[in-house]
Amino acid sequence: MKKVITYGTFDLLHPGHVNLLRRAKELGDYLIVAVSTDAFNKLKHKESFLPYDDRKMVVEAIRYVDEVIPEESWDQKVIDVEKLGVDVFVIGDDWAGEFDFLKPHCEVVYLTRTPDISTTKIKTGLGKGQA
Ligand code: C2G
Repeated sequence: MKKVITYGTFDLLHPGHVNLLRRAKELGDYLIVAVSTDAFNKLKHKESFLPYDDRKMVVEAIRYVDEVIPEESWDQKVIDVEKLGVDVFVIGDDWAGEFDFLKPHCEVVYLTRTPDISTTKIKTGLGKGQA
């Protein structure tokens, strides 16, 4: 069984997230998603609208996702890959190169980001009363 892992906040789930998760699953048979905890979001200088438990529940409901674990630190990726027997690490290419240190442990794939959609854009649009 080919195991794939990806990491992210996944706040206010949108097509960019789903496109990433669909393509991640296409790279293997089992997809693990490490969802950033609220505490880790602070380390990423990110404030999510939804708390971790809600973001976890939403990601778990996606047909492409087989398992959700918490992302609590920048240092857990190598441990996760080894402990969980992961074959492929995948993430959007806004992170291109950032996780090449994982290459001795697993395949590293950067997928193109979906253009013109982001949680920030959604929040801003809602703020302006856009539909
Ligand atoms: N994404 C995408 N297209 C978008 C928006 C997001 O492909 N329009 C991808 C990102 O590249 C990432 C995933 O969806 O692979 C989750 O995005 P975020 O929730 O913004 O995650 P991020 O804050 O980038 O966290 O340790 C890694 C970090 O936790 C990644």
